[in-house]
Amino acid sequence: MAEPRISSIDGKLAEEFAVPSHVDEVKEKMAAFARYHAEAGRKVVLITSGGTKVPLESRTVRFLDNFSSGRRGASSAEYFIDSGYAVIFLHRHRSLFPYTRMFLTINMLDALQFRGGEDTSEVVVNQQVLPNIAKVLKRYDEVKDERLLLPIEFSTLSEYLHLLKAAAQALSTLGSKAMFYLAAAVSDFYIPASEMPEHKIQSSDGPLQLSMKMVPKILSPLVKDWAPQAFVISFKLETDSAILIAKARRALDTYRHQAVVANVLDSRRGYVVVVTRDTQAELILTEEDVKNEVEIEERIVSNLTAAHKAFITQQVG
Ligand code: 9Z3
Repeated sequence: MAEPRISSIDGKLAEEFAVPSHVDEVKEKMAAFARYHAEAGRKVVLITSGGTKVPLESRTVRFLDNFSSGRRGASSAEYFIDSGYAVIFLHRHRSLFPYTRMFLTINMLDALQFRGGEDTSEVVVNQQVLPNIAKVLKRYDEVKDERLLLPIEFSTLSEYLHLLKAAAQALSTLGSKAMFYLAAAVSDFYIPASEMPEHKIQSSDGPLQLSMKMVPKILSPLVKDWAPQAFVISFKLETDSAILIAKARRALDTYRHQAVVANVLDSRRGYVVVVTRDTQAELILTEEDVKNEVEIEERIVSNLTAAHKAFITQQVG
């Protein structure tokens, strides 16, 4: 019975979501990254981060987007690396990025000083504007030297879906040592390529009515077929806290993966619940934590890396 379901999602992906031209090249890059770190005895986490763009026209003028800044994914990437993981960072183009995320709101020209002399000139960093730059730069360089971070970009929903599938297949050789941390805010709705107008929708045609289809639930083939031995974490976002835990439990029952990180839009920086089949852990930042600039991602990553360790031990026997 499994066969038709697999081919129906694979078929849908191929037919209704434009395949990015570089998908095979990216898949090989991810597979090489996985091999390199597997040989070094390292675990690899695939983090998805940021929101997806859903085009309304094939020569796209307008698209549907969402609120996600990519902060959850970018800061988590740093904590995973600090915990000994190598990270594939599948992120929305121009969303927050590990390490540079701290400096995003700073005007680069205010952070630099020009010093001109008679026949020499140099540009130096104003450390008052960038107080942590030396520490962050040092860490970033170490991460680069050790090849611990592989950034891959997406913009549209189609790119996200195809690249996630490629990542899952590329990491399947790692078995239980691969983790999927699916923090991206992925659209539930889309317009299939076959139903999309080619040209810009004209306002002279009157008010716009859209009919969108449901995006196929990619978690299902990911867990069952593409990376069946991996440790898989999905995120559940709600605006109504009353339904949050029930929705997280329903996702676990449906997809049978390892954990759901449940959060509410407005409180997501200070409160999440990590839900597994048998447990429910509330992670909360206190006022003291906030004063000390503790980030909730540090707690999430600490919880999940411990669970992943136990999972690997259990799988190995
Ligand atoms: C999340 O719930 C993430 O925690 C946030 C992080 C997107 C809220 P930011 O990027 O925010 O730091 O600004 N991600 C998953 C959201 C989502 O779309 N989940 C789907 C759902 O809730 C399941 S895949 O149905």
